[in-house]
Amino acid sequence: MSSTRKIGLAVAQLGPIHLADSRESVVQRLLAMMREAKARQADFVVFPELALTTFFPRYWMEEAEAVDRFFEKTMPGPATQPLFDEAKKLGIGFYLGYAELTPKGRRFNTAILVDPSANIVGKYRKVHLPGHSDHKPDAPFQHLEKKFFEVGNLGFGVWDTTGVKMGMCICNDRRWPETYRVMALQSAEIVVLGYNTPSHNIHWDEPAHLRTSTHLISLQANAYQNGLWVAAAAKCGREDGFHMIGNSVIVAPTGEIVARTLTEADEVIATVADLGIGELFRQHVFNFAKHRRPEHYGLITERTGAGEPLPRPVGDD
Ligand code: CDT
Repeated sequence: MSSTRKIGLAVAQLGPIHLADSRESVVQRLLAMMREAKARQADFVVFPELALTTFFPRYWMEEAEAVDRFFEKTMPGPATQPLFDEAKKLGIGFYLGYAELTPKGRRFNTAILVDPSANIVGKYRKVHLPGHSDHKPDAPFQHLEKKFFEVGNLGFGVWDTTGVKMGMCICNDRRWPETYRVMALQSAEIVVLGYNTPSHNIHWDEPAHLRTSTHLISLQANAYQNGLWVAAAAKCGREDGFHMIGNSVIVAPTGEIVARTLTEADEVIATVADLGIGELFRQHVFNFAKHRRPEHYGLITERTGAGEPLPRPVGDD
């Protein structure tokens, strides 16, 4: 179960970023991990969602204040240019999540794919925005992604970069099978993503251990069912007292975890991803062209929420 098509793949997990931390100090941490990733033979390194600041949707504030403090007006900008310079010097590609303010004043939760020559080759804007837009003064913290961001308008893209077909998504997207299937139907071989997952769910009394197990099961099941590698980078630990899960992982197309962080601090994990493993699954059990039956999947795009059962033929033919 091995081929000659391989890519050095690293995930750079970030420990907490506190409100008082500057972007410049965060970029220094990202640079240190980028160098470590390269030293460990990585061709590509995955950074987290909203990787330049604290997870600010936990705080109630007006949009203008959020834009002022937490959004990037250009990419690269003065604080992030060193990431691009170092990537080019090292010859390593990267995924970076950040809050994007567009020239027209629109706000998105965004990630970019940067190639080893430091060109931005792909952009993704988060589609599945969790949380709420109203103030919940009784909750221990907020989850205001629906207030601060618009639903992404670019779809789930796949790019040919670093010798591989790579797709990307962001955090909550990883829990939805449609995310991966749309990319797999564009022949994605690797899906990369970053996340900020609070260990406490403010919406219902979810047992804390499920936050990690549902994270892992989503990645593992979707890697297997689509015959692709998944590399997921957390921002984690206690940001000013608000805890988020770690467990950054690299998952093979077998559904198995091949690398996993041990800490809730800055930590690099790396593997050499054999792309032939995914090809085997996509040639056999998940040979889409041979086995998929889209004529029976219509409800997936026709309905958003669950509705009544459809009338079915009785099958007496
Ligand atoms: N950042 C992000 O998307 N976090 C969500 C938390 C969902 S609970 C409101 C996640 O799926 O991890």
